[in-house]
This record gives sequence, C-alpha cells and structure tokens, in this order.
Amino acid sequence: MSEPTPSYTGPQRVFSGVQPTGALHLGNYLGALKKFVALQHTHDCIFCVVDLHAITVPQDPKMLASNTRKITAAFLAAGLDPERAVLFVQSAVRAHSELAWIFNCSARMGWLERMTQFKDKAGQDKERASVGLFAYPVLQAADILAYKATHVPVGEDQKQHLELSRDIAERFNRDYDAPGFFPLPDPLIKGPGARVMSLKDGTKKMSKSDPSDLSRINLEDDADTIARKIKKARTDPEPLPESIDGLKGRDGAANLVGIYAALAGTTDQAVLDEYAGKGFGIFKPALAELTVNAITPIGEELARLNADPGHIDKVLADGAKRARAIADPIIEDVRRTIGFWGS
Ligand code: AQP
Repeated sequence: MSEPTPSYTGPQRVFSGVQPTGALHLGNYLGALKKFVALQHTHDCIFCVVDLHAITVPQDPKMLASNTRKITAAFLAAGLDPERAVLFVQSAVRAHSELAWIFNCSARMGWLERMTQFKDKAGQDKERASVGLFAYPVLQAADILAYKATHVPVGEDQKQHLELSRDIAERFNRDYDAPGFFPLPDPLIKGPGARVMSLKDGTKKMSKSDPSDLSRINLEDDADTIARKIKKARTDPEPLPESIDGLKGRDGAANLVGIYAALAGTTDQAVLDEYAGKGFGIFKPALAELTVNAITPIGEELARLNADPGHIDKVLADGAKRARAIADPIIEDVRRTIGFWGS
C-alpha cells in the first residue's frame, strides 16, 4: 500500500478577487463583498482587484484605471478595513503573472476545455476569443496559490474554477515531487446570496455585463431606482408558498425570496414563514425597503470615496507592498523547486 500524500500544514489564509469591469451589483455584494467583510474579523484575508483578468476581453485603458479605483472604493464602502485585510491591484504584484505561466505548464488542455464560463463568455465565436480568456482559471489558481491561500469565498459561478485550482495545486505538488507544497484551496460558497439571479430572468445570474440595467441593482442606485427595479422584477401572479418546494419552477419568485433572506441574514424558509400566502404587491415593497436600507448607505460612502482618488491610491500602494511581502518568498521557493537558475 502506498503512503498517504502529506498535505499542506501552513497557515490558513483567505483570498478572493473582483474584476474591474464595471459598477458592482447586488450579486457581487451578497455573493462576495458582504462575505469578505465578515471574514476579515475571523481570518487572515487578502483581497484583490483583478485587472489582469479584466483584459481577457478588450478594455478601454482610461476606463480600466478608473474602474480599478471604483472597485477598491466599493470594497471600502462595503466595510473592508485595509489595515486588517490586504487590499491591492493584481497587476501591481508580478507574482501573479509569473506563477500563472508556471501553472500553464501544469494545467491540462482537457481540464480547461471543460470550463463552462469560457464557453459562455466566448459564445459562438470561440476561435476569436483571446488565449487569456481560455487560460483565465489558470491565472485564478496563481492568484490564490501565490499566497498559499487555503480558503476562497466566491459566488456559486466560480465553483468550477476553484476545483481546477485544486487540480493544478495537486499536479504541481506531484510533478515536482513536493508533497504539501501548495494547499488545495477550499471554496467558501455557503449561505443565501451565493447565486443572485437577474431581476428580468430568474434563470440567468445577475451580471455587470447584462445589457439591461433593469436586470440588476447597482450599489450606486438611489432609493427610487432600487424600488422601481424591484417593482418591475419579473415574477408570477401566485402568492408566496409555505415551503421551499413550492418555489420550484418559480425562478423569479425564488430569486426575490433568496435576496430577502441574504439581506436580512436569515433563511429562505424563514422568509416564507413570514410571507406565505401574501402576493408580490406586499412582498416587493418590503423587499425594496430592506434593499434600500442595506444598499444606499454603501452607495453614499462610495460616492464620497470616489471623490478622493488620492486616498484610494494610498490604500492600493500600501496593499501592494504587503501583498509582495507575502508572495515574493513563495515565488522564490517555487523557482527553487522547479530548478530555475539563480534560485
Ligand atoms: N449573480 C451573482 N450572485 C452571487 N455572486 C456573484 N458574483 C458575481 N455575480 C454574482 C461574485 O462576485 C465576485 C466578483 O465577480 P467578478 O466581478 O470578478 O466577476 P463575475 O463573476 O464575472 O461578475 P459579473 O457581474 O458576472 O461580471 P461580468 O458580467 O463582467 O462577467 C465573484 O466572487 C463572483 O462569484
């Protein structure tokens, strides 16, 4: 019988990132930011604005710089404390690109060909998609493992990519005879809000790139806009059911119940216990009030921070320094393990 492979024994660390590809929405908030803010009190956390990921599709250079500051502002407005967690921009730390190349040589074509996000984003014309879009999950593995992060809070949409990060870590450890060198990172995808759907189509995830602004609630929306979008959200004429089973096949209704539960910090069933038998004429205004109370203070703080780019730049410069101090020695170890000259 073979010996069991020794597993990683280093410290626990959380890593996650958000792309600077446009204004953040309620899905990004509930699936990511809100969870990051809670984790900073219990874990060693590193959060990143992933601009290298953003350029896998064309970006306007001026917009990219301004979106990078805006996403940083959204982290801060949501309650992230840059003294507690490390907050920085991906391209400011070279370790990400270097490790991504090394991992390109560990990842297998067949693994990447199974990734559904590439299929969705490349659409019909995959011959014309960038190589970067195809290799996107390899860079994601490098982001996480450059810090030997053990836990990755993400929305449900990123689950498949996280599994690939584990495959890459395992393959590297085996190929270089370095058992336990990299941890196999665990996804943290629990709780309501892990998959917020479009307000116009309950079968599609809420997304920054959806052409319809009515499909999402942006963190920058004012109270009237939020209330109007919820009022117009696609639902059905039936009242809310008594149990979760009764939400089957009612995607729009299920989505609004899920949003309510995530914002109120409760469960879908607890929401149904309160609203069973009531129609959307009652439920939507209650949801609108809850959403306005949670989101508008963030929007106001966001506007204040967006007017102070000097402060954002200081936070990012400090974060990059702290991120390099963690990643650089890990990359040096990787270089030595591979046998690169000079290491
Ligand atoms: N609808 C969602 N529900 C729950 N979580 C979500 N996330 C995104 N959409 C939802 C989570 O937000 C984090 C940051 O995502 P991202 O901006 O890096 O990229 P994304 O997943 O590609 O987000 P979008 O809005 O769908 O952007 P576009 O339209 O540009 O592709 C991640 O943790 C993600 O899981």
